[in-house]
Amino acid sequence: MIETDVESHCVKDLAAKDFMSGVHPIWCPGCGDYGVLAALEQALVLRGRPPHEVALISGIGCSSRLPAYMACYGFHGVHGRALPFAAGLKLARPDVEVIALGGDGDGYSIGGNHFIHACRRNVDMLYVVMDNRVYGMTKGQPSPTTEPDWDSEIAPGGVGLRPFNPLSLAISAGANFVARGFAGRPKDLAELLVDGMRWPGFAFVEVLSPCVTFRPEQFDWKKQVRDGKGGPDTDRADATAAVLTDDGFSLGVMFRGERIAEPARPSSRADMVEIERQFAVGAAS
Ligand SMILES: Cc1ncc(C[n+]2csc(CCOP(=O)(O)OP(=O)(O)O)c2C)c(N)n1
Ligand code: SF4
Repeated sequence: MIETDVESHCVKDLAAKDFMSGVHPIWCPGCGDYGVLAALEQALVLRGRPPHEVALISGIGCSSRLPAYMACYGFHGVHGRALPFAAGLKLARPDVEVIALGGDGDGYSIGGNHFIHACRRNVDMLYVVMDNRVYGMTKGQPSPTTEPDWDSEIAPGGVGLRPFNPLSLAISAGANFVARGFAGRPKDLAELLVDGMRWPGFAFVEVLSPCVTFRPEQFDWKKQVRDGKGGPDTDRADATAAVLTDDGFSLGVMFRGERIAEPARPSSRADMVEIERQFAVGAAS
């Protein structure tokens, strides 16, 4: 029997297996996304929300397959469109734990504009990007976080473009919680994820998640990552400066904001009836 703690509304005695769908992942052996899956299952155990109170929303890509592997509600949607869908769900159902996730191609290329505005809107949800600095699913095209000199068949000599920094972008656009984790440290990552879920507002966790097939050199990330210095910064300018001067391998919470999160008020049944009326096929406007 599932037992609920009345004060915290958290379910006790959940286990990682409660969040497993039983569908076997088709990721390549060694893909970093396995570590993210394990960390997310553990984070939801710590969070104490049972699977039927959690919705995982993704776009398209290897990483975006993740909702199929978990027993929560899931939406495997349209490339780059996880965030607007997730925000709409959270506004309509504030009681649900909403988690958007996907890859760097999904979130920073085609979904880049949604990313900026999700930070700005500050809807209370968690966004996890499994960043492997490449489009894995479509066989290795460079993404906005790919190093300028990464040489590949599709971009000989490298794209020669400065990668953007997702953390500084998120902090300056208004995200309320910004952190970096590593797929190869799932226990630490689980703690970052649950911290992001608990913090009010839009929480963004960038996860270094190696693509061992198209970027085998990313095996070395386990030697390059390190714990970040000290506690998180609460000043946006200082936090932005810190992440811009970092080499991208420091882990931990980089920023915590105090902005008021959306939805500022719970939506009522009457709101939902009105929305359904407006969107009914054939409804007079
Ligand atoms: C509108 C649209 N454009 C392009 C594609 C092709 N496409 C599918 S996944 C993908 C990129 C995936 O890369 P990323 O989000 O980094 O995820 P990964 O596979 O590396 O986990 C692209 C371009 C698509 N499915 N839909
Ligand atoms: S192609 Fe890369 S990102 Fe996709 S499953 Fe394989 S290792 Fe993972």
